[in-house]
Amino acid sequence: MFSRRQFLPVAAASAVSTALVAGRAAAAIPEAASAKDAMTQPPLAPHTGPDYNPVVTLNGWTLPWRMNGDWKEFHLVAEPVVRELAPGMRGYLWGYNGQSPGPTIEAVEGDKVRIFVTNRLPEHTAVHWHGQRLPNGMDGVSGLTQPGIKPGQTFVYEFQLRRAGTFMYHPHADEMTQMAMGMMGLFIVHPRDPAERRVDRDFCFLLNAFDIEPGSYVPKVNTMLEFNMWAWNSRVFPGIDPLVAGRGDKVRVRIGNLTMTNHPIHIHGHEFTVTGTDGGFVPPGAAWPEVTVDIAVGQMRAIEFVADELGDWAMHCHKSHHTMNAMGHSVKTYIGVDLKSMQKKIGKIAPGYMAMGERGMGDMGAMEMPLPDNTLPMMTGYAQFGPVEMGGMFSVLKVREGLASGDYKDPGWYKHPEGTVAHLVDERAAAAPRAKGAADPQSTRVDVHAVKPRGSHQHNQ
Ligand SMILES: [Cu+2]
Repeated sequence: MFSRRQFLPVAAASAVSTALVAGRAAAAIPEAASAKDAMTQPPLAPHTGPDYNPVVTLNGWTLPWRMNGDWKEFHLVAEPVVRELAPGMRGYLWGYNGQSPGPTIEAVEGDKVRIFVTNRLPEHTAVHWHGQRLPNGMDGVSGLTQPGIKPGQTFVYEFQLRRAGTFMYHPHADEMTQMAMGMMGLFIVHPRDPAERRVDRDFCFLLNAFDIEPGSYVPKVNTMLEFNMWAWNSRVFPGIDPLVAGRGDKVRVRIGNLTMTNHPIHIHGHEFTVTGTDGGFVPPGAAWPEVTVDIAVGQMRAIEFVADELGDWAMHCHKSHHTMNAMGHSVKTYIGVDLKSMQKKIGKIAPGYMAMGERGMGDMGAMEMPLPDNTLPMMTGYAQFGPVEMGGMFSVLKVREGLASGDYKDPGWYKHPEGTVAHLVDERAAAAPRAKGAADPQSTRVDVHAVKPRGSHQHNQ
């Protein structure tokens, strides 16, 4: 849980440098709240300022703020963090306020926001407010629109939120390194009228990716595409919380992509409409139906649907390598190969060597092989019927009857009504009676008849 202490003026002895913040604000930088773990926090209802319906950040939280006159004040601290990607694996990342991604910033169209950014990284940084309309000098591009925020310094950004929508924040200084290390967050701007575009449950997460070699903790920052941890909010399956909804709830999911490839996000059992893009809300008449929404690099998408089908519905990226954890992309394909003799030979040199893959990789989902320190099996996770054989960008939409409106806790596995689960067929009892003379489908025998070519008869006629 994060420590949501009362905001106090920063004491003179504080480690927070206020060198670059002018006198008026220097006396009153709000205390920076910090999250200690990767639990999904309940939505943070607004206690001051205009009303809105808060979002739920998957495996994340919303940054508390305070009003100072008519300014909404936030305090981000860029710093090294330890993030649990899933039970059994931690990343030594960079983030904001104790976690990666940083906390979600939520505010309302028309709000004046003042965001303090303190840098506790070993190098300079700057924060870009991705998608926002703002004065050029507040855009956060190091060197171009501002000097970099040096280690120990605190900068302040001030702008008015001109439109509602789903936005992001991320560094625009040594961007490749800092984003590969996990620095990013969501910035949600709610409509001025809380009744506009109202939904019952409003989830949000970022798509991000890490390349952390088994046995190590720090992401390789020079990797472009072959990541081994494909994450939602710096979590991978089975560490990603389910999205829980009551039957009949109107659900919105906001997704931003800060990886270096696109992610087609697919939801089972429901069709949804794309109601938001980078440019804000899509006019209702222009929203289009989908069951998979492709989210390109640097894009945001909001989708909406009515959760009217009870069950445990898979929700995942449709690139199958992105629903795997640590894997070797250069492993040979052995489907159809008899590996027994090879296993014996290699076993002489490497005792315990296990050749696999001749019948596909599915057996790996149930296998408990010894792993190097600090990594996760490629295919993992269990549900009520056995191994799920997934990893990475995979979670479950859990739709249940009669959930209280603020209830987001995992309801466990779905209890299917009798007769509604695909099941084993007793082949002998269920075999359809076969018409006499019909081909036996079990038979693979092919009868071959030799026929004398007609031409060879002709001289006899
Ligand atoms: Cu993907």
